[in-house]
Amino acid sequence: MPAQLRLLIEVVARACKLISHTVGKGALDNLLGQLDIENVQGEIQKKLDVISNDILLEANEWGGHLAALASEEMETIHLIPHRYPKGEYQLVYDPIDGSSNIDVNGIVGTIFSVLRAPEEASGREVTEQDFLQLGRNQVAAGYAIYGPQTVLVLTVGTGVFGVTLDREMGSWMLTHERMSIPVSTREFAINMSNARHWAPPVQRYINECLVGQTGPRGVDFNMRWMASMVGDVHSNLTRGGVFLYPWDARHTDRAGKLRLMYEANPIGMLVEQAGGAATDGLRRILDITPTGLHQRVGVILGSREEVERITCYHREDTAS
Ligand code: P6P
Repeated sequence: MPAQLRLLIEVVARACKLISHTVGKGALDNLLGQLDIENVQGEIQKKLDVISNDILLEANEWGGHLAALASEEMETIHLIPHRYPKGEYQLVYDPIDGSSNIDVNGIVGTIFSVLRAPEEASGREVTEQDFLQLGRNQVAAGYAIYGPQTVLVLTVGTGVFGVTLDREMGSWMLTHERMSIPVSTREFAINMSNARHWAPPVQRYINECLVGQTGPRGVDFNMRWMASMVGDVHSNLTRGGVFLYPWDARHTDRAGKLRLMYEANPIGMLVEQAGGAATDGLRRILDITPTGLHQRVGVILGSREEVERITCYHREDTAS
């Protein structure tokens, strides 16, 4: 592994330790609640959104491994100040995924994606356009989940492994050697309150899950929804499952809610590296050409058999 990539991962892991500690303090340090500031997404920022964003930014800008970074919480890219050495990677992250869970002590996480800065950018400033790379070009991807344990799950393209934070030692300990998503599952994760907006293929799939063994699937299904992609995806990676946040009638251009660059792409790389699949219903997530830093997409990912079934339903619907 290149030295700068190793350093990048170590720095992000150290930042996630501090975010875990900060998230864990919550009301003790008056960190709950929101600010009177809207981010580029049009969402009211939580205090921990901004604090966690700044933790990752300050940890990463001086080490000489990055050319620039981008975040859900920042409208455009952040260039490495000229007083610091410039590196060969670009970091894109969601500092707190699931921040609506913070005030109710629910699962939250940090998601990050690592891209190479274009070689021809070595003689110039990196631009936002340099970030708009296909997800299949990611060098590394990972998330930290802040739950009963803090676990960092990572891939550099050779499988998926997880390390758990030993709070007494302050060290990450290898606990998940090679994570693998079971190809089949009887568990789905979706926000059912959106059902009236779903496209027909999603309606068809979820209804078949709901009728269970009396219907065409012949088996009963279970449902989960943690309102944090990291939480639901960690469940998929750990015991199988399919996660859906599909585009629906409310979204123009089949956009969906989740962001391509710092949610769908990194999670899509992890899921594929663990033997699962990740699509927007029709297209492989990692093959979607980005058009903007904060572009949204529909997301269906997890156990391969279920994702392929849903894709098949979308194709049948398109053909009809
Ligand atoms: P809803 C969190 O805000 C997030 O981006 C994902 O982590 C999560 O899966 C989804 O949105 C939850 O959305 O509409 O159920 O609140």
